[in-house]
Amino acid sequence: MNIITRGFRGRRRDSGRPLPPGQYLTHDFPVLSAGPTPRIPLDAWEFTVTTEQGERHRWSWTELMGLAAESITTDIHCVTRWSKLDTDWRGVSLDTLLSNVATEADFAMALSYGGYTTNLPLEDLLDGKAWIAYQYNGEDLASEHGGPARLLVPHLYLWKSAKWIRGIDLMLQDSPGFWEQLGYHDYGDPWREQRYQGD
Ligand SMILES: Nc1nc2c(c(=O)[nH]1)N[C@H]1C(S)=C(S)[C@@H](COP(=O)(O)O)O[C@H]1N2
Ligand SMILES: [Mo]
Repeated sequence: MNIITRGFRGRRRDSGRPLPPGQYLTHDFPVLSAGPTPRIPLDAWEFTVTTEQGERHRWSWTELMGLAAESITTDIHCVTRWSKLDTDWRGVSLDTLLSNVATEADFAMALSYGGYTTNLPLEDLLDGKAWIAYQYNGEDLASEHGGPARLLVPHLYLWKSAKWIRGIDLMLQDSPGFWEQLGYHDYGDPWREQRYQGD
């Protein structure tokens, strides 16, 4: 039998929670962007999934807003060593967006407005592990944090959570994205401390 002892009322939920190795806790929300913040008017925004066959599935902003949304509370971990606990997001699960997409692909490339890219195994986007997030703390996602919408893949280092997401290319073969080409780890599991190639 498991006996779970809860902390006294009012205790910070994050105290004593283990962090991935080499990480420290932060309570603010640092901004890390490799370039300028792109501004995308909502009437021009679209999200496109392109299969390995070149088949395109597109959602306008209005269409995205019409899909079932989920609230997500999750810890996030940046490779520059900050972690932030219990962050609150709202967005659409990739399961929803990919449900009618026929593909044999095992890999995905997330593509951002502004040119940023990052690669992931397709399975890391499925089964409730990834979202197109458009709210943070109950408010529209700020543009410096990737608004109007960003990818959120919290079980991997945060560089995999592409800000200003504009689409996902499905690929039969893996291919490195922006940071991955510059020596960051192909997968980026914070619990295994996969920061750089070879970790
Ligand atoms: N398009 C885009 N997405 C990006 C980045 C970027 O430079 N451009 N930086 C990544 C990195 S390294 C991190 S740690 C997080 C930072 O998200 P934040 O600025 O909201 O904290 O976004 C990731 N997504
Ligand atoms: Mo990062």
